[in-house]
Amino acid sequence: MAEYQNIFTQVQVRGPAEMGTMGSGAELGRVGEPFFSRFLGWIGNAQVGPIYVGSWGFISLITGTIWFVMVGINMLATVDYNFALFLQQLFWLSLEPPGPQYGLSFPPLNDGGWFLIASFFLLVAVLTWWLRCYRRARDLNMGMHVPWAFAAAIWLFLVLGLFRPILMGSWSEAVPYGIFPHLDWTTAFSLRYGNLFYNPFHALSITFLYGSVLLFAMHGATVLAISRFGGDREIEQILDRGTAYERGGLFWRWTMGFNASAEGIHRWIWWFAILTPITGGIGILLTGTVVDNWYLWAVEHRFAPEYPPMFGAGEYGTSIELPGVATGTGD
Ligand code: 07D
Repeated sequence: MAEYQNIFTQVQVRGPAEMGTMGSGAELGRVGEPFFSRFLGWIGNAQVGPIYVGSWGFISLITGTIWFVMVGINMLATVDYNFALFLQQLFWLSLEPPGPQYGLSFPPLNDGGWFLIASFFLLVAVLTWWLRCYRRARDLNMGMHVPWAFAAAIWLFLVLGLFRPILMGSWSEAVPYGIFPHLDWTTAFSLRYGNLFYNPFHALSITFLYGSVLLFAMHGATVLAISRFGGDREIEQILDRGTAYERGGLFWRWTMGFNASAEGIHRWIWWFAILTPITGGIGILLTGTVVDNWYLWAVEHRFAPEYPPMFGAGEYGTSIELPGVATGTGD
């Protein structure tokens, strides 16, 4: 028998537009006539709008757009305002931070000045978007879980583009605005500081990142598997014991001996998610400020083995014998 199966939502229930809570002040400042989209209905709620703008949202959109356009025009300038070349080379184009010779001073516009001005606008855009999140959560009388999780991501963003460059005494340490260039920056950063894999905070960050994915998959799969018993009505299931969540819990207890509670699984996922950028930010802040070479740091802390010297004399020497590997001490 063919079962009821779909990717997201197949049946779209349409009624009058839903306007949400009224009377707490949360309804103020919303603009736009709501409309329905069948396509969006396949992946989520079909209703679009009204949207809350508010002053912080407005400032954020304007400053974010200024950053975006400033980066775009600077990229366009590097290809002599040739639009075809711009499109062709878009993924390689970049607005680069100032060179190290400028330290923390303000460089000429075409030598990193535009980068600093654009960064200022991005900073304002991200911080005001956070305020918007905080205010929406407060006005809807919600917990602050979303704003604090977002703050964790902003911590990493600030470490990469603001705190670490200041501690290192140079804006040249900041991340360039470009698609491949920022990836190249990431690789160069790792190589410059002796392989980021040996940075224990990078390792922790990966653990939480992969852990988030695993928990997310387990939880998503469990809820989908019990939605035929009403398991997707998560809140009721948290408050009242019901067949669906109880089955989900039993599944995990029988499979691995332990199960999270309906509420607790969300705490697990929230903590894993926020610890990804929190530990990551610590790792980046320590790099170049406290630790210059993570590989040597790891060897010193007996966490990585020394490479046996190759091609004659080894730069670092070796104190351990690796089975089957010539230690190359000149013999
Ligand atoms: C980046 C910050 C928050 C972002 C905000 C958004 C805008 C506006 C506008 C779209 C994500 C700001 C808003 C910009 C956008 C428009 C219009 C959050 C961010 C607020 N690594 N690595 C991590 C792995 C290696 C390196 C984290 C894996 C190599 C560096 C994560 C591997 C090298 C840095 C992670 C791997 C290297 C990282 C990111 C495997 C060289 C960081 C966590 C399997 C390539 C960052 C401590 C995150 C960090 C980071 C994973 C390999 C370098 C866990 C799986 C060895 C330099 N790496 N990595 O949530 O925190 O980012 O490091 O090989 O800085 Mg790594």
